[in-house]
Amino acid sequence: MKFPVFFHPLQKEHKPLYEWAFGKKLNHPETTKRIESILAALEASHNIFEFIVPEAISQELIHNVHDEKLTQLYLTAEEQLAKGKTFYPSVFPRSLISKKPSAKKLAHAGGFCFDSGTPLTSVTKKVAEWSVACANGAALLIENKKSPFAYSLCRPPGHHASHKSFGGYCYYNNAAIVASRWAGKSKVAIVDIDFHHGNGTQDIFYEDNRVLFISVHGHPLEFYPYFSGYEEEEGRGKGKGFTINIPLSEGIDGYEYLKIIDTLVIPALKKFDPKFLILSAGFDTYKEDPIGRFNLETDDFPEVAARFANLGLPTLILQEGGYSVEKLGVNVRSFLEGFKDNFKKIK
Ligand code: OKP
Ligand code: ZN
Repeated sequence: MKFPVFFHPLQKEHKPLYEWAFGKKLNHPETTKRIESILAALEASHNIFEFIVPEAISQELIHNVHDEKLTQLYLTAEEQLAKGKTFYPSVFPRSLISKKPSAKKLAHAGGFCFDSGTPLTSVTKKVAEWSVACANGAALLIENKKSPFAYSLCRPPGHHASHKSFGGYCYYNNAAIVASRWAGKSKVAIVDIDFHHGNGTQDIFYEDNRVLFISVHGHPLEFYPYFSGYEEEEGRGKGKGFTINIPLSEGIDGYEYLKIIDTLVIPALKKFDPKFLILSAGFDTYKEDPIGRFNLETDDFPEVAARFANLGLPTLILQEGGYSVEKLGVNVRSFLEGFKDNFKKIK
């Protein structure tokens, strides 16, 4: 059986041009070159990978997780922004007595957003929906037992998007939308191995004991998203103990990283004993990544993947970050091949 890969060509229409960071206008790292790199690497191994175009999803699926106002705002952007025009929110309300933002006013977008790197355009709604559709298509294949695992080439990524806010290049939380549906029936674990803490996913399941969320990331004292991902965040109410944050200092290499996976992540997963596994797979942990600051090499990715494959769980692998456009495709392919080679059967 080939490795199913979900991708929709309309995801290529998403073209954030720049981001504002530290008072500077920077070229946006989340470019279409990223998917081109991944597609080229996987297409070169078309004997191993099978490409599948997902079907459209319902709005209802999104609104299991996200506030309808978020969708309404994306619709406002679709209706009000000329083709190619971007809107960057620049006022972010903090006061508890502030007026509720209107999802019909672009100038209010800051009320639904937490950073200045995530523009709205006339295609935001459409591309974010196709990204969710990829995740959902892959999830359906897995739950219908057509394949024990699948990879979804999600773009835009999702793990920073929360119930009613977007940011961190993310608009809808692809992982959370699948997890929330699966959690209705079975226990689900999400492991976030992107360099950045998955604050959106954490928020969404913070009080939920049906979804275990584990994130391994660059320490938020130093790295985006700065305001979450600390070790003491461990869930609330009945969700207490079902969020695990493992912040790491910069520069760690594959050997140290794998030790963390082996001694902390895998034992926690085994203890929780989920029926489904979702990997929020970012590749900005790579040593040459322009944003991430870990030191993983290409050969480390199949090793990381093997640890998860050995669990023998139905597994959905979702693309999150990874910005070394030169090596991103090869790193993704190495990870997926490592996963496939080590997956025996569902336990
Ligand atoms: C998205 B994902 C760096 C500014 C940081 C935000 C980073 C979002 C990462 N020049 N901008 O988790 O890969
Ligand atoms: Zn990242």
